[in-house]
Amino acid sequence: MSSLRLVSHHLCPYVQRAVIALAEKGVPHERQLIDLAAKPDWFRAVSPLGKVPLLVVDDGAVLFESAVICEYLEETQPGPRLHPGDPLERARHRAWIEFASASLNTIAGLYAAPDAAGYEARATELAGKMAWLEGALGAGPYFAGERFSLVDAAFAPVFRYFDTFEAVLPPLGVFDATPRLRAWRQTLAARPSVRTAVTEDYPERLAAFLRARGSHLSSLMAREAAAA
Ligand SMILES: N[C@@H](CCC(=O)N[C@@H](CS)C(=O)NCC(=O)O)C(=O)O
Repeated sequence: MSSLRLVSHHLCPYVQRAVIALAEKGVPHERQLIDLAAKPDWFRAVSPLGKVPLLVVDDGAVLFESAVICEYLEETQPGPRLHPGDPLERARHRAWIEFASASLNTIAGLYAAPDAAGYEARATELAGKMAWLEGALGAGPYFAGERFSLVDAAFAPVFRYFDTFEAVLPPLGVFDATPRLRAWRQTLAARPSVRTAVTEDYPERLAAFLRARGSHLSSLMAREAAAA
């Protein structure tokens, strides 16, 4: 069996996808956390985009890009299948995983927005994306019904941001019109692979990261904290 090392960061939502897939399949692996604010030289030398996650296979080949890493795990590791067998369904799942990445970009735009106008524009954009996703959901409990899939692994870290946002910000209203999504989000939050994909101090770490952005969101957090 190959040895697998996942080069990771505490807060990275893309790392979480791979961690969730590894946990769902019960694959033994090593997790190596790095500081993205002070990237080690060995990391710069092997990471073409300077980003986590990386999957190092047998201390040799280095895979980058979370979606590619998840596909590799799907193709090589035993355990439950996380992609549909049907090519059309599989392609559809890949597209929604890409949509999860686009949603993460909008979230990054939200927490980095320098002013209220930018912040509100990103919140509206997120609500629009979640409305699309609501339209793609079936009866649940997971994206594709009874079976957990890589789409679930991709959206669980998207939804996790909102657990912190809801604790420290005025309501964003992103899920107000999406009841199926709210149910899916709850189901994912309770899944052991999702719960254990981050350390226990993740909410405090994320709050500290958001507070330090110097963005509109940071000032909203400060205002909420002062009012509490
Ligand atoms: N498309 C990449 C995105 C990965 C990514 O953005 N990773 C961030 C952390 S969440 C990173 O390593 N950023 C470091 C940098 O850009 O310097 C993937 O899916 O793996």
